[in-house]
Amino acid sequence: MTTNIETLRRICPTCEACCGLVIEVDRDAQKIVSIQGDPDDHRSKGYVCAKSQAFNYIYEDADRLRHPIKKTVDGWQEISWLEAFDTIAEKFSAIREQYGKDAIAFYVGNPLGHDFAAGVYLQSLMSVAGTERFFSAGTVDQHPQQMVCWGLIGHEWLFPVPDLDRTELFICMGANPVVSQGSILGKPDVKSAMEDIQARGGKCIVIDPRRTETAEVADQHISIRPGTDAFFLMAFANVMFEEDLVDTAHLTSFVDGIEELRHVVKAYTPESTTAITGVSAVVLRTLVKQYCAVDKAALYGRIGLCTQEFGLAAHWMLMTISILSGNLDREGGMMFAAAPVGGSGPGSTADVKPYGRWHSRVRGVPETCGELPASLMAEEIGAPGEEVHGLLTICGNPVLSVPRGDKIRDALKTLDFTVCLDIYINETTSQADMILPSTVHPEHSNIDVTFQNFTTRNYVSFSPKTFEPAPGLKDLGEIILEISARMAGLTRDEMEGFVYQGMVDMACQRASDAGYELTSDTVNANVTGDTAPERYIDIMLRTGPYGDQFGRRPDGISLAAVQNHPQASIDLGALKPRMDEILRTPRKRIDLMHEVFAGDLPRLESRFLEQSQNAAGQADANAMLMIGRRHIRDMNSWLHNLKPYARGKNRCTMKLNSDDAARIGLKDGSYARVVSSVGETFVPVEITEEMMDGVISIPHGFGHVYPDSKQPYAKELLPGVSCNDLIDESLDVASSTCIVNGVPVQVFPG
Ligand SMILES: Nc1nc2c(c(=O)[nH]1)N[C@H]1C(S)=C(S)[C@@H](COP(=O)(O)OP(=O)(O)OC[C@H]3O[C@@H](n4cnc5c(=O)[nH]c(N)nc54)[C@H](O)[C@@H]3O)O[C@H]1N2
Ligand SMILES: Nc1nc2c(c(=O)[nH]1)N[C@H]1C(S)=C(S)[C@@H](COP(=O)(O)OP(=O)(O)OC[C@H]3O[C@@H](n4cnc5c(=O)[nH]c(N)nc54)[C@H](O)[C@@H]3O)O[C@H]1N2
Ligand code: SF4
Ligand SMILES: [Mo]
Repeated sequence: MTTNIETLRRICPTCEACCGLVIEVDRDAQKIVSIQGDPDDHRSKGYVCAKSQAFNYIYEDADRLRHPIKKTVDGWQEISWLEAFDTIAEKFSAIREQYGKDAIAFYVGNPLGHDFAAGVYLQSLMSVAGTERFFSAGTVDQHPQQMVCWGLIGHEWLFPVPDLDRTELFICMGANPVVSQGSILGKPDVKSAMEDIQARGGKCIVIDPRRTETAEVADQHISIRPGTDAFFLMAFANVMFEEDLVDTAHLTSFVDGIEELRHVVKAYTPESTTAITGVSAVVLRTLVKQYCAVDKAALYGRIGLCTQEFGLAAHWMLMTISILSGNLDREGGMMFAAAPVGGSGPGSTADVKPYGRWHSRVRGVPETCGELPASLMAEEIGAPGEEVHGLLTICGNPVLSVPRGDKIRDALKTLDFTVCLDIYINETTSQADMILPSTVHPEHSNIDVTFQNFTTRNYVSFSPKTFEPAPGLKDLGEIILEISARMAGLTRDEMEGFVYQGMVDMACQRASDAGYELTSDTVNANVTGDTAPERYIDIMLRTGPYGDQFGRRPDGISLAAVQNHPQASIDLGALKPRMDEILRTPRKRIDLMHEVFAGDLPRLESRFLEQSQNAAGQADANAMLMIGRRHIRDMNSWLHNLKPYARGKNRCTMKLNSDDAARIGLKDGSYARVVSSVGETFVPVEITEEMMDGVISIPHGFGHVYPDSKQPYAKELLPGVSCNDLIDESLDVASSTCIVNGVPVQVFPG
């Protein structure tokens, strides 16, 4: 018998790198035969990591849900979509009527970023629901960066990325892109990119409490005490001022606040910060000189810098240093991508402040970018007199991924009605009344809109549907659309009509801003796409910066052009300077001393004084600072039921160095007892000189130990412990971001 093997190209949907894949499909058997890197993909050039197979493993996983289910006294029971939507509408309406809109909370997790349609319809759902209890994984992630982009550039989703292709010096702080594959840094195979920098005579430097896989590739590793990067970077700026190295170059005409900043950083010298950061003054001074001596330097930081006590201050100083050295928006420095769907181009000034518009009820924490810190979910659910009664989670597992996950899990039990849009019965969704699964990536098309904003080289890509969905499954976007329609008292088609019309209006407005005429009739007559989301993509691409403008620019792009391209991805060229076009702060100025940053200076100063005094004090022999880490075969908590990724050596271990181990009395492979202000756990010890003195590392996303989850391989092969059960609700209060790095713990033999 001959089999009919078809070859398809698409983008890997599992992380931000967006590598090109070549997939062989057996249509008759509905099976993926092989997945390989696409050697002709202009970005990834054949590169893939171990997780490239997840696309198929998830598709085939027998434990993945394929029908909506509800919880009954006899366990989970399959239900129809109609029953599911009717029940949700009825329960959420009743809760809203009785307790108000804020009695329904949302939690949105990370995989949503990989689903264009779901992202579009989530906007509708959020505006219909209007709840202030909106929590997301972003508050355990990039919120400080969003705040800095908003404060300095005027747009919270316009992030600078290191121009790895052209830089002479790549400084990487609090990120491990050789393992994470880059975050807000869209570049497949960062390891090779670093080697290329070195091959052309440049240097790579990693600043991290652990000598990471990225540090192994780098020319230099600088160990830094967790949570102290803001002090380190203040001292960095101080040296620039003191040594007369400030040169804002092409940015000079935009920048305000330099003299105030000079004054602010005065007290933070390399010498005065050494005791806090653990970095010697000589090392810091040499680094600053090296940074300022080269023409093209990219100073990049990611979540190790965000999720710490002074995450906002650290990222503020990081971008500020790029500005002071003229490296922001310059080739080889930190640059802004120009995404093909547009949206981050010229626009109105940022007159809406994305912070402090409302506050959490219990401890009065201000929202940032429309969200409240996820670690406050439990206490908000129980807020006396203002309890949350209903919860909707979308692609999220806060019980493992958020500080005090254990407490969140208990709080979920108190809710009147919880619905989870998820593909597994896991630590979070097992607490729901209803779980609505959706199609997975082989069963729907997609465009990685989010990540095309973070790339080191502009591109557009499209991933076609591989198979028709299994009967009984809907796309996640479709589910969100239906729920938002029900909550708005509309039909699904009416709601979709509004979303479509919104897209058309946006397109006509964009055309008019760009100086040409576009009518709804032209859009309606010419738009292509098999599904509504595909039509939205077409409209956005065609009116975006490279678009065909509905025929006015025939060599421009459209959905059809991308679909007809032999590879999944089209090269749209190197990043270009674009400050003049993107800056949308009031009066088009970069105010280095914006109130968002300046307002945090007293807190920084008092910690500085306190730490300077404590540094001389007697140390507690068991006191350590905990940080996280990532492993190439993990993706937060959710790939652990895939046997090929779960088996092998236990990777949920506590790393520390041999001096610390000897002092505490720990042996490699023995168990340690780790105690924090909120919990205690027992975890295997891994002794390694990678770790800085006084620092332990435990990865997050583990703790697959609850009996009511249905992820048998995760439970059997890789249960681990959840470090988030040890982490309290402390925040970087300036950005309302959870602190998960630099957590004080005590470590004992177990
Ligand atoms: N201590 C500590 N905690 C951390 C971090 C850390 O570094 N240290 N990192 C933080 C970061 S950066 C993040 S982003 C968060 C992640 O936080 P979350 O996004 O809440 O956690 P995940 O484990 O990624 O959970 C993803 C969920 O999506 C579901 N899912 C996966 N694919 C699909 C799909 O196609 N459709 C649907 N409907 N569901 C799907 C999975 O089953 C899983 O339940 O964790 C944060 N937590
Ligand atoms: N394999 C894999 N890839 C992933 C993920 C995954 O779970 N597994 N998650 C994805 C997600 S959601 C995200 S957001 C990205 C994150 O991407 P990255 O930011 O690259 O993630 P991490 O590997 O957690 O790197 C954070 C680094 O910060 C260091 N660090 C901790 N505390 C401090 C500190 O105080 N100062 C400094 N300077 N460094 C510190 C840690 O040692 C670690 O090396 O990765 C994505 N990619
Ligand atoms: S690095 Fe790995 S997981 Fe990320 S897109 Fe490439 S193959 Fe997929
Ligand atoms: Mo993340």
